[in-house]
Amino acid sequence: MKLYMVPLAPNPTKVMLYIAEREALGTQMGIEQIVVNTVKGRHKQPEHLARNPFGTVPTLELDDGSFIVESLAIIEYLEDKFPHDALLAGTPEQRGHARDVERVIDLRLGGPMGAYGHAVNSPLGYPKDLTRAAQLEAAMQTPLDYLEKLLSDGRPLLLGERVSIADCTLAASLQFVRYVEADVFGERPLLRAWDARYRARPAPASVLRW
Ligand SMILES: N[C@@H](CCC(=O)N[C@@H](CS)C(=O)NCC(=O)O)C(=O)O
Repeated sequence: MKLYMVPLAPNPTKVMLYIAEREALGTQMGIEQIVVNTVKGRHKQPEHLARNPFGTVPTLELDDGSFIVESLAIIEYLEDKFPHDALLAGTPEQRGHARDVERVIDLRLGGPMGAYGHAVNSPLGYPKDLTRAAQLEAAMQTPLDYLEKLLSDGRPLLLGERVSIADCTLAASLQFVRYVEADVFGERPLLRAWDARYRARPAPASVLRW
């Protein structure tokens, strides 16, 4: 299999973190990671559009030559393909909560965090837009409070002792925020501590560059 990706971008990073976590647990997936240089616009060129008509990364090429183009679908495929030590484990309730937290992070924080990064200090050179940044910051308060509350029972990771896809999704977006030298935590010490704790683990440390 081949994963077309680019470091720093949140959606590929989420999958890269997931693969690193699974490999740290002992599953060798044998996935070759191939950079598609989005800064040079390679993701919109025919070679990549033939893999993924939406011109996005990540894209997973399966061994049968077909492609999966959505980050969460890639992760779910790998969970099915390599079920031993899958991250989504436990009772239906535990799995339901793990899925729920991951979706909240991706849908309520992922987009705003990316847009916020571009509004305050875009690595692609977009003009600064502090009005938009303030709107995005306001939109992030409830989901950030939700995560802070989740951590208030002393759990080390977002779903407890064991790493989850939610940890991967949140860490991927936060890397981008850190890269643009922004800080979205505010007065949320538990979330800030989770961030430091998660990144200190060997698997994320091998993926996260910023
Ligand atoms: N829903 C898709 C979103 C993929 C996506 O938008 N990836 C970004 C990088 S984080 C990208 O390729 N952006 C380039 C573009 O949309 O032109 C997923 O979860 O994989």
